[in-house]
Amino acid sequence: MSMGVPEIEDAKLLFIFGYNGADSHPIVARRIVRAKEKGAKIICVDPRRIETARIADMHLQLKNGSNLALVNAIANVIINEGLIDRDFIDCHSTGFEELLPIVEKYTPEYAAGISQVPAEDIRRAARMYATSGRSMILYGMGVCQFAQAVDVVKGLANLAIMTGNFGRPSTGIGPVRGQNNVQGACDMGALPNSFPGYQSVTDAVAREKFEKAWGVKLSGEIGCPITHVPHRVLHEKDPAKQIHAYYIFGEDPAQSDPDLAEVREALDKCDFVVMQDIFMNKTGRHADVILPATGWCEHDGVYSCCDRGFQRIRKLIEPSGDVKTDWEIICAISTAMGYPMRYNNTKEIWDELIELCPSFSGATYEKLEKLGGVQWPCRDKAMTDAGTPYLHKNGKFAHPDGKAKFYGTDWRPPKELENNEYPMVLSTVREVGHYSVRTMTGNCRLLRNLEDEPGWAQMSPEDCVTLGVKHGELVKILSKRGYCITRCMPTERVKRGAVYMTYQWWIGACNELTQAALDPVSNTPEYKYAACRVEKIADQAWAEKHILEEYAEIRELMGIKDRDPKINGGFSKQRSISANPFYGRA
Ligand SMILES: Nc1nc2c(c(=O)[nH]1)N[C@H]1C(S)=C(S)[C@@H](COP(=O)(O)OP(=O)(O)OC[C@H]3O[C@@H](n4cnc5c(=O)[nH]c(N)nc54)[C@H](O)[C@@H]3O)O[C@H]1N2
Ligand SMILES: Nc1nc2c(c(=O)[nH]1)N[C@H]1C(S)=C(S)[C@@H](COP(=O)(O)OP(=O)(O)OC[C@H]3O[C@@H](n4cnc5c(=O)[nH]c(N)nc54)[C@H](O)[C@@H]3O)O[C@H]1N2
Ligand SMILES: [Mo]
Repeated sequence: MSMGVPEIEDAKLLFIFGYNGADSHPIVARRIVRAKEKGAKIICVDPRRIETARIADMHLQLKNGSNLALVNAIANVIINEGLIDRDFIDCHSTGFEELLPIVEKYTPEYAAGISQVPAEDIRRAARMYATSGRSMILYGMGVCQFAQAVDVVKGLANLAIMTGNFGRPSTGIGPVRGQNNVQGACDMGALPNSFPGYQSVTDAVAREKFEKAWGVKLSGEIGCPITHVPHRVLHEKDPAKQIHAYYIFGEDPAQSDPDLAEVREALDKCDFVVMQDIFMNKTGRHADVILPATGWCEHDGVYSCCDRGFQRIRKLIEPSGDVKTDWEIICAISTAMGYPMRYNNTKEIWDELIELCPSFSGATYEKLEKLGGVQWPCRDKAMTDAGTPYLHKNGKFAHPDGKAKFYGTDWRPPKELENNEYPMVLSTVREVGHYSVRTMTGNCRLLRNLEDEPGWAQMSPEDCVTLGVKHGELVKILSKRGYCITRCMPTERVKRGAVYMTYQWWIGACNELTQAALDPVSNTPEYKYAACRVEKIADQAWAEKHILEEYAEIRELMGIKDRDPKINGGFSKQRSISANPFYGRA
């Protein structure tokens, strides 16, 4: 993120694009509410009427998969109505002239045809964004989980550059990242193309530095992104690129990756699969070795917040059972494989990291302790350097010439469009009570009591009438790749023609249906768009019995035992928060 999370409160306009903070990030959502209380205007761009839409001044309820058409049209209006910041563009950017012919065709009327957002609303939103004085963009998975994703991020950045909304407090562009430490995983170099601190593996100077520090020879070749694994296991002809062994650590691809039938095939074809986790998960079913690790309150370390903020986490309880911390497991495996890796504690690992990463070098444990947190870049160990709350101060950007770069391109439709056989769009999202692959929340009885298998498919009340299905009824959802069973939830939050499922459910597993259409740069799959069909199940008694049996089997696998036998078969049909009449209402 170019800004810090606390700055959200003081923006004059929040442009919230494909991001559902109320369900996904309650603490950030609180800041959004507070900005509203302080008088900020809010524009929400989401095909669903999410909570943000309810408090927004404008809700652009676009058609799924039309992001870049809308973003280009907003740029078009800002340019044509003379709302650009000419000084900022001249002094701090390159490429503006090249952008002009690209966005020229995206008149509000043209974009309205693609996005279903009225042309007048596009104009109004563009004016509000360009003229507030302190506009901030927040975006989420409604941008990233498309085969055209990075282009949209750049399109949003174009808006911030052309209006000078960068380099001042409460402006900029914020990808509100997912997991509590997804930013930290990237900071640590858990990416196919970079060492810790975003130093490229293809940069010979950086490579040499790490080789010297670690006493090894390092490859300059970019590694394999997770979403390429199935292909490289199943279909790769080049023996040098084939994958035979898969070490999976804090990830459950057999639940969270797209096209699960293909993932299972790949896991089974691998000669050797290791799974390192704090719970049993679906991937564990395919593993040759399972390495049990400690959970977040059983070890200490550092997390990076989405706004580049490092924070210490501390061990609260002694781990029970035969477990080790993740770093101890990695050290032991490495040592056994012939590279002795020895640290006494996480501080030693951290000290090595900041020594090797110039933009982290000032973020000492001592400073994290005293200041409570530090946002990178933080280069100086002196206590006076508290890091960088917002980036690009005084219009200085990270390109070698110090300038921001405009980048424009055309909108592309999603990869798999609705058709006669699969007439609806499947979009997969999140919900409040459960987390990602649900090992953590599915093992928690309290959360299971709020909401349990097999999850829900949100659809418009009109579509439910056409399909002849009612609230709570079990339905079958199919795509070209597979099917699953879940419950129907009619809701006015959703427009006709779209089905929304959350990806946490083991039985209602929407990734049986999704596809591995990837963005060419980020390699993120198009989780937000696949063609699907919803079928009524005539024999509901059979279906209820079927999911009970399936759940019993999965719980056995996951090792979930309850003290209260009623909860064992406890389905959420009556009791769920989603069944609350207010939940589905706009
Ligand atoms: N309770 C809970 N919280 C979580 C998680 C969880 O599983 N449970 N997961 C965490 C993780 S890993 C992440 S990455 C974050 C993600 O958090 P968010 O970014 O909020 O993710 P989503 O809910 O998947 O998608 C955001 C919104 O995109 C919208 N959308 C769908 N299609 C389009 C489109 O074509 N255009 C636009 N503009 N919007 C679209 C959806 O309607 C949805 O409201 O949440 C984190 N927080
Ligand atoms: N259809 C669809 N699929 C999606 C998405 C979507 O929107 N739609 N979102 C995608 C996104 S953004 C994300 S981030 C992924 C998330 O998907 P995953 O990363 O697969 O899911 P998580 O639940 O975050 O956790 C993965 C595993 O980490 C384990 N774990 C937790 N803490 C620790 C620990 O300290 N150490 C170890 N070793 N293991 C631990 C958990 O038990 C779990 O088994 O899902 C992706 N999949
Ligand atoms: Mo995520």
